[in-house]
Amino acid sequence: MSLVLEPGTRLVVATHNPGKARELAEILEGRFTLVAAGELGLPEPEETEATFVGNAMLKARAAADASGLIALADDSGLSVTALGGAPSVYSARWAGPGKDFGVAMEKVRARLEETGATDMSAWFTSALAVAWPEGPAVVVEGRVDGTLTFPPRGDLGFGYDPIFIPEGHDLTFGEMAPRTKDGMSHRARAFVKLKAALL
Ligand code: ITT
Repeated sequence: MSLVLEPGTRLVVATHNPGKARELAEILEGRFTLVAAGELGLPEPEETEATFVGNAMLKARAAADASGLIALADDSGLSVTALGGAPSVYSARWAGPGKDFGVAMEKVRARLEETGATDMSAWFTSALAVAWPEGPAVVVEGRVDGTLTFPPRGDLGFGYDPIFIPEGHDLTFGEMAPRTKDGMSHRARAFVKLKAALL
């Protein structure tokens, strides 16, 4: 089997996060026919791995084997230098069961205050995995560095976007037009690598 993604291939996008699904669709720019995991009623697997790469593989594998379609999954998160890289793979869990990222961003701010940190540097990571049903899989990782700012600014993105200013810019990801974020995001950078590997 050759690991090539032909244009127009039906791909199940193995995410239940609408912000992510929208960005992946923008980044893929109509190259594939996308099917949402939710549309197929696929369950949300438990993310038991300790790395972005491990969890992306786990999600892509579960969706591919359950649907019989090639699956694309993203596992991503924010890492804060002064917090030893947290929340990392726990980024979604910091928002609690209500998935409230106001709560998660406040938790980051409070933890930084507790540690008395002055270093506000942070980065986002995205691992993108593609898995063939009962077959092989490929995974890549992209990263964008930046600085945290409080209080949160902008409502254009999702998750931690309102507190993250990418390096070399003044606006937070929450204030940027989606296309601008897509030009530099961790997810877009991972996709450049995926293209090199599979397209
Ligand atoms: P799926 O597993 O169904 O894809 P999820 O939200 O649980 O959805 P993750 O486990 O990968 O996804 O959690 C990553 C969290 O990190 C996500 O919920 C966001 O809050 C945050 N995150 C990831 N990428 C982000 C981005 O581009 N901007 C802001 N926050 C982001």
